[in-house]
Amino acid sequence: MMRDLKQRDPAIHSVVKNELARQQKGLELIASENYVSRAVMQTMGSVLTNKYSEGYPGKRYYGGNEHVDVSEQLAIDRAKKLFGAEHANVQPHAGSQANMEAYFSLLNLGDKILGMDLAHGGHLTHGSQVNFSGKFYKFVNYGVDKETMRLDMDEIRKIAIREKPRLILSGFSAYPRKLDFREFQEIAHEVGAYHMADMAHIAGPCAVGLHQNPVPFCDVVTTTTHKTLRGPRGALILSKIEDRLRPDDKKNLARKIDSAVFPGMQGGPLDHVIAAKAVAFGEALQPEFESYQSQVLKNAKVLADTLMNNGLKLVSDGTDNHLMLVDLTKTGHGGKKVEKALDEVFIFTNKNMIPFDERSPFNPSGIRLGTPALTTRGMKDDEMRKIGIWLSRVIQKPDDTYLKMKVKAEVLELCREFPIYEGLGE
Ligand code: DSN
Repeated sequence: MMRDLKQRDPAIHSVVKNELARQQKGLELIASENYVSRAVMQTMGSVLTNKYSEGYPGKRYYGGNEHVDVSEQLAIDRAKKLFGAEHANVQPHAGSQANMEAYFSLLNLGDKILGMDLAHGGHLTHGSQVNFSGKFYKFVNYGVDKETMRLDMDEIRKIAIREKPRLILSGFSAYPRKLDFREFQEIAHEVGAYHMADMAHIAGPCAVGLHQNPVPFCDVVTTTTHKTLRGPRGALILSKIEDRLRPDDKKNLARKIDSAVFPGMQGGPLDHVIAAKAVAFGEALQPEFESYQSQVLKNAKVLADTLMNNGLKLVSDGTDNHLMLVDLTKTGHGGKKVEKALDEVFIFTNKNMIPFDERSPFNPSGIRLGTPALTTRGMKDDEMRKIGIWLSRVIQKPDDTYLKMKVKAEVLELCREFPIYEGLGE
């Protein structure tokens, strides 16, 4: 499959081969990563990458779009069906762009947004000062309760009434509990704000009803397509057709979203990625996707219980979704050192801030773990118990060289039992 690349560019060929080997021989516990199907990968590596198709199906600024019109329309129709949405835009290149395009459709520069604090599990695009969101808009934050480490909807309501934001944003990148989108909607309606959800992390369970679907309760919903949704790297915007707060505008909300994406923020759509999104959405509409999501959640519970039974503290003492945050405070080690020790035994994770963290983002007090990728690999409860024990040991003794050598051998053995992408590197 990689013969031409090997001849043309041995350096990049080596990178791809080495990355394939890394993915095959290690345990992927980064909560936002997954393994796409070969069908998704083949579509991304297809001739569709050669095409320019600025515009939308049936209304393009270039000729020769009769085939990519079909794939983009399929992606739109499948996305709408998957989430019961009135409108879908499948062109956003990434989650950050999707959020920017949604803000631009709903707001004026400088408008106030109420979103989740990055340090409590929000995302950079939810108002961080180093991100466009914090520079273009006035963000106010809600966070978790110090005792329960969970969102307190009464408190969020109080902040919303006090601050009168134009937009209330629900969604997270590191919060291990379920969200109640209906309650967010009620608060938004009460204070006359839009409600937008960024469901990037939980799009998979939302698609199959294992998490409340935000679409019925939001004006706009954004998501990446490559996390629990298991599609290609990219994003998607779902919305209502009508603009609830500005019904008299010349353009309705659906048209505002489409214009914000193109020509507002983006030029040529990535037709190879859009077609791969269509393939992934098609896969997500199959019954197997529901069993996959259900196992992701079950695996997360088993992993969380094993970690807690083996001496580790989790933020909010567990998980309701696909991810968990290990609170390293009592171990005396920072996230940087722990992430590195786990990398050495081929367990891939990411260091993460925990709520009320006293350390810096470069060496925070948490490690974030998630089960979407291992579940795609076919791993179930028994494997989660083994992995949980290895994780607990290395997290508590990241300097123990003998322990790390033993765990690494066991990780390699387990990965051989659950192969991925066999034959792909040839
Ligand atoms: N960077 C992603 C994550 O890891 O959660 C969010 O976009």
